[in-house]
Amino acid sequence: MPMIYKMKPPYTSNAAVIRWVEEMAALCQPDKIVWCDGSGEEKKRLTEEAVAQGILLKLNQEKLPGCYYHRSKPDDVARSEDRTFICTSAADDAGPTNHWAAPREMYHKLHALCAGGMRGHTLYVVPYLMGPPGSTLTKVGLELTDSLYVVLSMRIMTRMGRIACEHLGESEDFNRGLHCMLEADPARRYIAHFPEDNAVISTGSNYGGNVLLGKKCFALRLGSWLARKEGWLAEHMLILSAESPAGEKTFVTAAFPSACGKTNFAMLVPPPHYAGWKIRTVGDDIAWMKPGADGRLYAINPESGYFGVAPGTNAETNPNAMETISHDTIYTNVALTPDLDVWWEGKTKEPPAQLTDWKGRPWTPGSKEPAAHANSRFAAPMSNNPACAPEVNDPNGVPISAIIFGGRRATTMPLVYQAFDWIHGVYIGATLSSETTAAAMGAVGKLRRDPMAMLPFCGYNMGHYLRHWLRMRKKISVPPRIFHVNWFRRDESGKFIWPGFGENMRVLKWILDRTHGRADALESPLGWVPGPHDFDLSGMKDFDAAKMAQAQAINMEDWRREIMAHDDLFFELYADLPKELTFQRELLVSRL
Ligand code: OXD
Ligand code: MN
Repeated sequence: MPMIYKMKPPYTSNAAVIRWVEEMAALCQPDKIVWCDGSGEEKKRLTEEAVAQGILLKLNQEKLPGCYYHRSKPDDVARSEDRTFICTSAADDAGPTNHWAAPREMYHKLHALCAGGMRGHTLYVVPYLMGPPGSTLTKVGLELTDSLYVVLSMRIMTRMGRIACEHLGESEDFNRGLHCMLEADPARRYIAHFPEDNAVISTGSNYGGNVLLGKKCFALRLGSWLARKEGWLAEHMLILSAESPAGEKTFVTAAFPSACGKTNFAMLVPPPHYAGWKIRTVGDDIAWMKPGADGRLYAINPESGYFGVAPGTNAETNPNAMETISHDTIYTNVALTPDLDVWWEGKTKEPPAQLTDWKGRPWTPGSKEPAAHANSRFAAPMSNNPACAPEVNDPNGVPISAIIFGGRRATTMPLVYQAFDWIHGVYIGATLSSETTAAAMGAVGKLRRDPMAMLPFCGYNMGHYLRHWLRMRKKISVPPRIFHVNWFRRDESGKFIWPGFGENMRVLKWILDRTHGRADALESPLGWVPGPHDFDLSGMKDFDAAKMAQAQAINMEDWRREIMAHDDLFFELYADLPKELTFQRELLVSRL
């Protein structure tokens, strides 16, 4: 006989919350229910429990104070896009780029999977805020999970606990998220979104992107649905603040597909050439943006931590990230040194002589497989970041002057160009493409169209989403300027042309100057490109005007192929494609 659960939560009297938790508990049948309050005492207790249960390993506390290690099942290491569903009454609302399922059928299937699925486990009730307290953009979610790893990670990634229920009061408007681990069994793995109910059910996984439900599920997939309904934008974008030596602050967002360097760009350290400049991070992955009373677009970062890719991160590529993850961080699937320090490919030039790899096997530099998984991760609080922008807690958000799109492209795409206007910018974002990375299960290095870097994260019909972007222009009287960048172009010998990382400051500086009407530009077929005077190459080692010309080259044959490749997406979206984008394509062809 299934148990009936009667709740008397310690800090909320919200009837809708209590009823929902009781219903989900009656379904999943946990042995115990714990309401998380977000306190330091709770963190200590739950961390000790996680260590005792072998879910977390305590790392070397002298080298990495407050840091812990988690190893996932080898077949549960990245987002499972083929198991991710948008469940809307009409299939057309999910659109051709999402996997669709009828809500009734999906609820039926997942309720059957979850029935008794938490027997022998504790159900943790995790209320959380997406966004700073007091912001009109901020929203409340509740995640019910039987994973301590999720609870401790949600504590980093969101403002978690009592604070969220205080924000919610007696309102019924909260995201309902159920996560049932089900032994991380791929056969029982579903990440199912129910936009009409603002609900998500995730089963059979314990990988961050699938189970930290505030992040991709709520802040992007369901967030994008709510954003269209309510007249704002939920985007896969970093937010950074650039302060000039004279104290002028400009805020920009940038959308790059997963594992293409958003975290690095958001934490950029200007090279010595830019002494006096300060780049600060508002967010590294997600931006919620809304028009303000002054006609500008204002952005908040709904998260409070970074869930970043470890490989390639080092003191040169991202010193702020290295500082951020030096304490109070949860590492997943990196390699371990004999004294319980962490290592990953690219952390140091020479690998240590001996390691334990992410699967727990002895590893030496002669081993065939990488020591850390290519999508191994860190979860660290944003307050650890020495360059965290003070505006992260500003309920008004920050006014955005530029939106940058970028992908990982070995050919075709110049280092930087600027859209002629908003509609052209939406076309550039819509046709964004990138070589795939290890952030999702599947082949790595294949070119895919990834409109606005939202292909895996748009919670509704992609054609309707692009139309929403076009319509937003009418609500924003001072629109951000739109740019496209590509740090990853290669020469004939396969070497990156542009040095990247800190030197990206030069590109950012041109973008900032353009937004303030200070830098010259030439009209190219693609858009505005740096003019002869205002793109600063001075003091660069091994990079001169000839290299810049190579980085900026517009090769007609490449572009002919590129525009034909847009058709893949345009055909897929045909029935819903806004006509403006077809016109933009025609204009581009006519300019080339
Ligand atoms: C992420 C992703 O984890 O985009 O941020 O996959
Ligand atoms: Mn991301």
